[in-house]
Amino acid sequence: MIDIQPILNGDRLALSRLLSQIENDTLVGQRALSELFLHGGQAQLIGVTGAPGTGKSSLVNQIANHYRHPVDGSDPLTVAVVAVDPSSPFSGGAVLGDRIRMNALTGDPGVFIRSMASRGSLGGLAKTTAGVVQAFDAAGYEVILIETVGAGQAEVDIARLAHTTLVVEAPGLGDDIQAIKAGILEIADILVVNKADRPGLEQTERALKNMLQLAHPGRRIFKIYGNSDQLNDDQADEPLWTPPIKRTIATDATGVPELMDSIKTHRKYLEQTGDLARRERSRLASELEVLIEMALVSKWRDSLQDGAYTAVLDQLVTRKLSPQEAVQKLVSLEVS
Ligand SMILES: Nc1nc2c(ncn2[C@@H]2O[C@H](COP(=O)(O)OP(=O)(O)OP(=O)(O)O)[C@@H](O)[C@H]2O)c(=O)[nH]1
Ligand SMILES: [Mg+2]
Repeated sequence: MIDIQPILNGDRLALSRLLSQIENDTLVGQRALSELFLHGGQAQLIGVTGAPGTGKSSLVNQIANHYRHPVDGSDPLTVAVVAVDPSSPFSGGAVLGDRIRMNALTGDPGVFIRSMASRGSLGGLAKTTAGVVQAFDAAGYEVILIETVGAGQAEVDIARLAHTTLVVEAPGLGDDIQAIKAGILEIADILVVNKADRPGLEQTERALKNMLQLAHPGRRIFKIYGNSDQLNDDQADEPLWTPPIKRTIATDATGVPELMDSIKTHRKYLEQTGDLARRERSRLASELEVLIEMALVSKWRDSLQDGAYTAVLDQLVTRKLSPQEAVQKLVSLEVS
């Protein structure tokens, strides 16, 4: 058993121990998460995803810095960072790299950084990431930044955790920009063209704009792109959010204040339209559904008599039963 009180009180060592339990998906970790759930739901979750090497970690570092040292004089917020490294051949060593680059933040008691290497399936990674985020949330971190590499299904699943998702591109990837078409555009709330100091910036921006227009032909994209992405009264009843495209240079923080404005604007949009509550509700609904399915299947397995499953499977293989009949037979066995 883990005593969750120290975690709720902000004890870093206790939190760190819990994170290991969650990463290893232990029963102890699961129990603690179940208790912690009741204390969460306050954190702002920001996902940062994109192709390897586009500057996600550098950007996360800058964003975290901004929350710790707000330029507008507001109170600093506590920040947790989860860097998910799916051990892709492209990002080998990224975990260590992330730690080194984030050194500026590591002495700060208001910042907690966790790098997670994937072990096992990517689906498992999405689950443990959700657990780690939940732990940070319950521990009281006000902003949680989640960095994931690439655009695979697992990354999309992880990004769905976030309230605001940044998709990071960099100039010079040429036609590779096509790669982000698949699935990733629909999860982007804000598109970031980082490495704006590199040649090919306009070309990348143009390609992104075209893709957005293709994806959302009906939207007033260019109006919103005008000169500001403040949410004014006119846009307040606009039912759809059109992802702005922001330029940044993560290595010297150029464009980062403007990016922070976009993140704030998106947050406001989520709150004003009720999207925040809707996202949260549908995320919890799908989580609940998965758990119910697992519980029902396991209950059903327990209720099966020895050999019943194999017997029906044999009949299926020899085509004495159709799959539909097999299901009827197996599921009704439960009541008999
Ligand atoms: N010129 C330039 N270099 C940058 C910029 N942002 C990041 N870099 C450099 O690009 C390299 C990769 O940056 P990271 O922040 O590690 O990128 P990443 O997307 O987190 O990388 P992975 O996690 O391995 O996918 C580093 O050498 C950074 O210093 C930028 O705006 N301009
Ligand atoms: Mg990184």
